[in-house]
Amino acid sequence: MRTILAFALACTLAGCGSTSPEKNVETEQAPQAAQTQPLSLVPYPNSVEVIPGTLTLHNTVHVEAADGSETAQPALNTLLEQLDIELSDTAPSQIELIRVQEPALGDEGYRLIIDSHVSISANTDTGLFYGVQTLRQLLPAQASKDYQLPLVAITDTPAFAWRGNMLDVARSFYPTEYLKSHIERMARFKLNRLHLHLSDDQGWRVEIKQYPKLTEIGGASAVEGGRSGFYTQAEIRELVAYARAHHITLVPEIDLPGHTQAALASYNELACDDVTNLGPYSGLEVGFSKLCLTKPEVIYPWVENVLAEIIELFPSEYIHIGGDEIKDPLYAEFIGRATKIVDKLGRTAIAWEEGSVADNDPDVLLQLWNDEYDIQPALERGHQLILSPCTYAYFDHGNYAEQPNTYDWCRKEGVPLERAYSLDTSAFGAAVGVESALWSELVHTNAAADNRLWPRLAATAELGWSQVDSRDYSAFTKRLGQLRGQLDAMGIQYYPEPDLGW
Ligand code: TNX
Repeated sequence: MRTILAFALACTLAGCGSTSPEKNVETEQAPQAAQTQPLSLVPYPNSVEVIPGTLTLHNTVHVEAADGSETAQPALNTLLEQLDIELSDTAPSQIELIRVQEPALGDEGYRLIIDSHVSISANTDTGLFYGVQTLRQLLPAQASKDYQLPLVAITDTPAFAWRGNMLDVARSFYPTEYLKSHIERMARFKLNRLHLHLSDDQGWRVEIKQYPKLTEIGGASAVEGGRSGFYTQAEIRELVAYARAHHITLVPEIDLPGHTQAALASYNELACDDVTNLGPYSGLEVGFSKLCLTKPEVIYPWVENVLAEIIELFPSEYIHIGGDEIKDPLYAEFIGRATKIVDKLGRTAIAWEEGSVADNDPDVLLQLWNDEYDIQPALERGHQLILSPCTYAYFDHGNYAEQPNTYDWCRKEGVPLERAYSLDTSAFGAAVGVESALWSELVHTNAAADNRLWPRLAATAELGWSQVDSRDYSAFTKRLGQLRGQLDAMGIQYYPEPDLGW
C-alpha cells in the first residue's frame, strides 16, 4: 500500500508523464495472469501503476462518502446495486470517496487506489464521479459471488475539457427516454458535452413559448421515414438536470440563418416575400432555405426572442447558432450579429466553421467539420476549435464502406472505428476538444442510432480524455473488446465491430 501511495504522491508532486498502456503492461511482469493484461479501461487513464495481487470485494461493502459527493455517491450505489453488492457499515470491504485539494487533479481528475480497500479521491464531485466510472469498468458487468480487483494506483485527468457528441434530433426526433440512455452511456466513457441539433429544415424540436407555431407546425414534420415530435420546456429542464447529474452539459443548437425551412413554414414572414416554397420539408437537400436577411426588423427580434428562451432553458456557457451551408451576401453580417446577441444574453456563441468569416469576438468557438477548411485565419484571430472533421467524426458515415443507410459524401470508405480513433487532435491548432456528430437524415430509430454511435463513441471518448501520445489502436481494441459485456448490460445495440473481435 505504501508503494502505491508513494507513487501516487510522487506523481502529483512531480506531474507524472503519461504511461502508455502498452508500456505499462510490458514493464509489469506481474506473476498473476490477471495482471499480464492491460486494464480494460476506456478511455485509458494518464497514469496507471499495477501492483501484483488482487483485492477481493465481497458482496457486502462499507461505503464512506465525503460530503460533496452528491452525484458520485449515488453513482457508486447504483453500481453496487447492479452487482448485487449490499451496503453494510460492518463489512470488511471498504470503498471510500474522499474530497481533497490537489491542484494537479483539476476539476475533473481523480485518483483511484485499490490496495487493502478502494479509495477514490478528487477535488470535485465530478472527479469522484469519474473515479466511480473507472471502478465500474474494472468490475464485471454481471453480478457474481465476489469480485477480484487488480491492485492499482491510477491518477487521471482529461486531455480536453470538451468531449462531445452531437445528435441531430431535427431531421429525425429522438424521444427523451433515448436521450437519457444516451447521457448515461456517454457518462460511462467520461464524455461531457451533448450537443443537440434542435432545428433544421425538416423539424423544429424545442418549445418556444413566444412562438408556439414553431412546434405546432415545425415539430410535426420530419425527414421522410423519420420521427417527428418536440421537447416541451418542462422536458428540456428535466433533461438538463438529468445530464447535469451525469456531468454532461447539454449544448443547444438553433441552426441559423440557413437550415430553417421548419421555422419558415411555421412563421412565413421570416422568409423573403418572393419565396413561394413555404411548406414543411421532408427531403434530403441542404442549403435551400434561409431567414430573409434583408428584413432585419423581422428576423433579428425573432432570433433574439428565440435565443432568450433557449438561454433560460439551457445553462450551458456555450450556445450554438449554426451558420452552416448557406450563401447570402449578408451572411457574415448575420453571424456577427447573432454571436453578439448571444453575448448580450450573457453567453458565448459557437458557430460552424463557415461562421469564421464574420467579425466575431475571439471567444466565439468554431466547430470544424471539413478537414480541409482554411481555419488558420480564425486561429490567428484567437478563436478556438471544436474538432469534428467529417472524415473522422461523422458517424452518419458507415462503420464500414457501403453500410446501408449511411452517407459517404465526406469519405467513401465510411468512418470505421480505426479511422475514428486515428484523428490527430494536435493537427488542427487550438482545440477545446473533440465532438463526433450523428446527423439523422438516414438514421430513424434508436437501434440505428446505437449502431452508428457505438462502439465509435468510445473512440471519441479516448480522443477527448487520454493524452495524445498514449494513442495506440491495437491496445485500444484489446481494451474496448473486453468491455462488450458492459455495453450489453447498458442495452446498447452496437455495431459488432470485427476489429474488437465482436
Ligand atoms: C452536412 S456538417 C451538414 C448537415 C448534414 C450532414 C450530413 C454540417 C454543419 N452540415 O446539415 O446533415 O452534412 O452528413
